[in-house]
Amino acid sequence: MFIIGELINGMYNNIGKAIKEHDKAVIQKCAQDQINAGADCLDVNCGPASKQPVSDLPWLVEVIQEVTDKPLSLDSSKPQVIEAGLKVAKNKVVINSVTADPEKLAVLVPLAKKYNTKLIGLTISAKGIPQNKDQRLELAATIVAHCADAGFPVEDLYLDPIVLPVNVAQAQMKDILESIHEFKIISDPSPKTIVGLSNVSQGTKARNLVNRIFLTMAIAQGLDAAILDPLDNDLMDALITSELILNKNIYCDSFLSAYRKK
Ligand code: THG
Repeated sequence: MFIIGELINGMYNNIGKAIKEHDKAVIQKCAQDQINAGADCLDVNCGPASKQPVSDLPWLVEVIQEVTDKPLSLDSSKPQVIEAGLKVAKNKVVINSVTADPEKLAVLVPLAKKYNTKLIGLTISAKGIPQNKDQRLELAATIVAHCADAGFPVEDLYLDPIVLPVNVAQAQMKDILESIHEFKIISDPSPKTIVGLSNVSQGTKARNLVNRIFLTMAIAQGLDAAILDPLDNDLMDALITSELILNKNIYCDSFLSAYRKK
């Protein structure tokens, strides 16, 4: 599993404040804590309160690169913000994200090629969030076809079914989970799959439990990557154990600590 730490996001009060005050230490500690807990990559999102994301995102990228060379997931709905981040990125990059919107695909797929990045494709279009599995698959196919035509390697594309909170979209959870499996059989070579995990528990009272169970079920559908809170130890234990059950790592009595030492 490719684990992307979600905590460098201006949506969190401490990070939002650190971005505003250009407090490097808070950002760098958050980066290091997530990597020590097992993150392979760090999501970098200025959050909704940032007034100048075109300068805030590159600032975050430079500050994080002072303490790690792990890949960075540049998270913005605005292509010009992502491009500003790409210009200063020395580490590997995941572009988070493109949608099935032709205007977005036309800008972001060439950027992903030019900068040799991975690319997250959200199954959403200008018409909004899909309401069922067929709509998700249709949007996924649009994104895959565009990447293939543009010469972007489909193996570097991560399709995201868009996880919705279970308290508002309970009837969609099964379709979201099954989409993960079906995305993988759209083309050969297969695209990869990803979720933004914490969306599922927003507004619920048992957030960690809801996240943990959803992740386990998504892994059973073949999930390749997740944006999540790596500081949630029980969540990481569930992730490691799910992959053990799927025979992705070798059993030993101390499999949790053995995996963490890797
Ligand atoms: N897909 C992709 N990228 C994404 C998402 C996705 N990026 C953003 C988001 N979704 C994933 N990251 C988060 C980060 C935090 C939370 C949820 C998803 C979260 N935050 C608390 C809340 O809203 O309740 C904030 C709590 C606080 O303020 O302290 O839940 O789906 N590709």
